[in-house]
Amino acid sequence: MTLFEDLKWRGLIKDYTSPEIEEKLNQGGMTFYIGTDPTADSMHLGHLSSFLISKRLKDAGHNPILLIGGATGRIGDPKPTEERSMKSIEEIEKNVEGLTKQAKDLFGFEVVNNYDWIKKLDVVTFLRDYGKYFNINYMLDKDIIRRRLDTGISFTEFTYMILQALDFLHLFKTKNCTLQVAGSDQWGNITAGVDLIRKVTGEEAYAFTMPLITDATGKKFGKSEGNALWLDKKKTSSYEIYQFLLNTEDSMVETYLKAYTFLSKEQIEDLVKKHNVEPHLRIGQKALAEEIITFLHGQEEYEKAVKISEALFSGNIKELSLNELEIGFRDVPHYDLTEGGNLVDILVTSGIATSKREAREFVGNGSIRINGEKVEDLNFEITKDTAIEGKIVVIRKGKKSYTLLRFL
Ligand code: 629
Repeated sequence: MTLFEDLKWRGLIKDYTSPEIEEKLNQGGMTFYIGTDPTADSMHLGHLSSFLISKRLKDAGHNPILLIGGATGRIGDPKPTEERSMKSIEEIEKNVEGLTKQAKDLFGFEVVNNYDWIKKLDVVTFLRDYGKYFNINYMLDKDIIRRRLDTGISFTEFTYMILQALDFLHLFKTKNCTLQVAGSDQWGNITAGVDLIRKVTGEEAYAFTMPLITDATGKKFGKSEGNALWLDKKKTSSYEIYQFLLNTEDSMVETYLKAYTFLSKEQIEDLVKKHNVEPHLRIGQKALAEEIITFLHGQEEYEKAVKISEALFSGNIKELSLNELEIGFRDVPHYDLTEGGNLVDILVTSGIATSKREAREFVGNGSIRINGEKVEDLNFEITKDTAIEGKIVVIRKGKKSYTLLRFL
């Protein structure tokens, strides 16, 4: 398969600016860029499918540039719904720093910041050298702008596309960058750049967009209960990503294997076939999790995520280290202890039982496990010796209700 055929097969091409793009992509040797604004100090799973394209194109002989929008982040890319709230310069610069480091760590490609060239522009130059090329009707005709006319859009957000177009022209002139790629929401911004380049230089630049990857319900992929799954493992652990991906709908497994992994067509087709024979084994989900987590954080982190997941599933939590326990139990209720005490009392003070009677009932009917082992002794004392590495006691009530006791 040619690169273009592979991208089509993976469902990674939605729109493109001209039919010549197929041959140009297959020939290799194009300098291209993809950008992200510093709306946070880390990218999330929703960015990943788009940014992985940079490695796909690099592997096919093209030359990647990753752009962090230090300037455009100060302006705010208009959303179809409402005006963005302005972020402080300090927050933007912190996010630029975080994203720049992350982009370099994950991809190792050249990273540029559009504030480096846009900060040099005075307003008169901006209006004369760039604004002049933008007819208001042309700008109003952009889908996202049109949708904002009713609710209102500031002049600031209205001019955003001129900045992104200016970027493409700048990279075209200074780096011979002839291609921009992005998710489908960026079509208006990137075609503004292609048009500006043609008007200013008379030359042709290219762009293509990728479809927005959604989950089975049509919602943007990459959020768990509304929370972004960050690519920074200090913000979202590999274990959380593993759990999220393990819960991928069977109907979405093939789509995500194509968009989020570098497995070959043969490997994916084989995985999907095996998965469909016994979906309950989650062969597809596990392969997806392994590919994404090892790409993001390495094999060791993947194995750690699996170990935590299996220990929590089986209840054999004694196999986990303190760090693994804290990762695995990050979202369960925690209760800090300054000293030990009788199990029944602690069940009440930690909120696991609502009364001593109920606490005695839980212990008596065997629904309390301490660090994975059933305890039915009403006189059981919880001490630092009970705690794993003297720090943590995991209490499980019934099948799934966990509480983490921490000795301060
Ligand atoms: C200046 C800014 C440029 C080129 C791009 C940009 C950022 C662009 C944008 N992108 C989204 C973002 O920053 O807002 N205006 O979150 C996001 N992008 C990745 C994909 C996207 C897009 O980072 O393109 O479609 C999400 O997958 O929404 O010169």
